[in-house]
Amino acid sequence: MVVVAGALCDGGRLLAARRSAPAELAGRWELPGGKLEPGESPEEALVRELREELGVETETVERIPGEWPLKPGYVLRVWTARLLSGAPEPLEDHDELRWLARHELDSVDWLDQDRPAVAEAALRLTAA
Ligand code: 523
Repeated sequence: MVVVAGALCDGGRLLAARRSAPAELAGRWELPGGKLEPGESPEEALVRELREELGVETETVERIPGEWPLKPGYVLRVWTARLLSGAPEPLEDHDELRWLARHELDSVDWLDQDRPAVAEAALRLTAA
């Protein structure tokens, strides 16, 4: 099973989202996203998840190479994404959002499995 997440970049900053559930992940920060639904492409799933969770319209830009294991049977794949409209709000699954500049990326406690993709996204931030 694929879980997709978005490195949403705007104005040289990356969006970090603090999970509100489940208990073992609550309080940790992630790149927002979720599971694919049947029949969806990963890019479609990501656009849907960012709409549902944050209330924004986005488009995917490029896949960050690699995939990272989650619980057994699940892998995380990450795309960079661009904001088309709206301002992200923590509507579902998160209780706080922060736009982080490159030098601020270490200021939140990222989920371990998100860290490699966050580091890769940081390299692409100035070009965004
Ligand atoms: N991760 C994760 N990092 C990350 C995401 C978006 C998800 O490690 N950036 C993990 C957390 C969960 C699993 O992937 O173990 C599913 O993510 P979740 O709960 O955000 O997916 P949803 O929203 O599709 O899940 P349901 O509400 O259960 O459908």
